[in-house]
Amino acid sequence: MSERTATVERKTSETHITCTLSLDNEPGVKEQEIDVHTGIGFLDHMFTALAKHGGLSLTLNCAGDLHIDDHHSAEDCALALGEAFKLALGERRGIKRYGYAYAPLDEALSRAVIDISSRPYFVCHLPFTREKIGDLSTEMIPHLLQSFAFAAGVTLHVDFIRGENNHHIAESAFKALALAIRMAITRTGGNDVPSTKGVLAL
Ligand SMILES: [Mn+2]
Repeated sequence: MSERTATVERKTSETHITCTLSLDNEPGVKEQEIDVHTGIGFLDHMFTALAKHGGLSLTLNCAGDLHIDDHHSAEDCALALGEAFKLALGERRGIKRYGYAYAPLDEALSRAVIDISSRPYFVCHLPFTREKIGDLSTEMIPHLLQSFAFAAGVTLHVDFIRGENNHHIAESAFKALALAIRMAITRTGGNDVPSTKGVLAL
């Protein structure tokens, strides 16, 4: 089995991003490497949690127009990550395809459900009560999750179950997504395309 990895460089007048993603890591065999610098501290925290609990290796660097606000950097990092995810998956053969998980963080509980489907769709319920967490606008969290889902070509549902602390709510959502991704990308041991259509690649 070849290693599922991809590197994406994304450059616009607003951001310059390099992203290397590797889906195949195994404790004691190939250790995870995670190094995230988006320019937005809380977003680094979320992407690092996503990689760690997703069993991924992720190197992500962004030089963005933070003098304007956090919007372009947050969105474009998610687009680059989604693109790298899509490329790393390749033909989407021999994977579980569906993944779902709950993750708590103290009082907060979130659920994520993913279908590595090539049907980009996104539904989200994350009712934040603060405008920002650190330097990340809370309105950017659903937006960047949607950007990831569309760039990756996946159907993604992320839902708040309960919680009070906005940092906890966001982190539980990213950790639930990580665990769902980890399940969905798991190799079945076969080489079939898990679809009655016979094809899943875009
Ligand atoms: Mn935290």
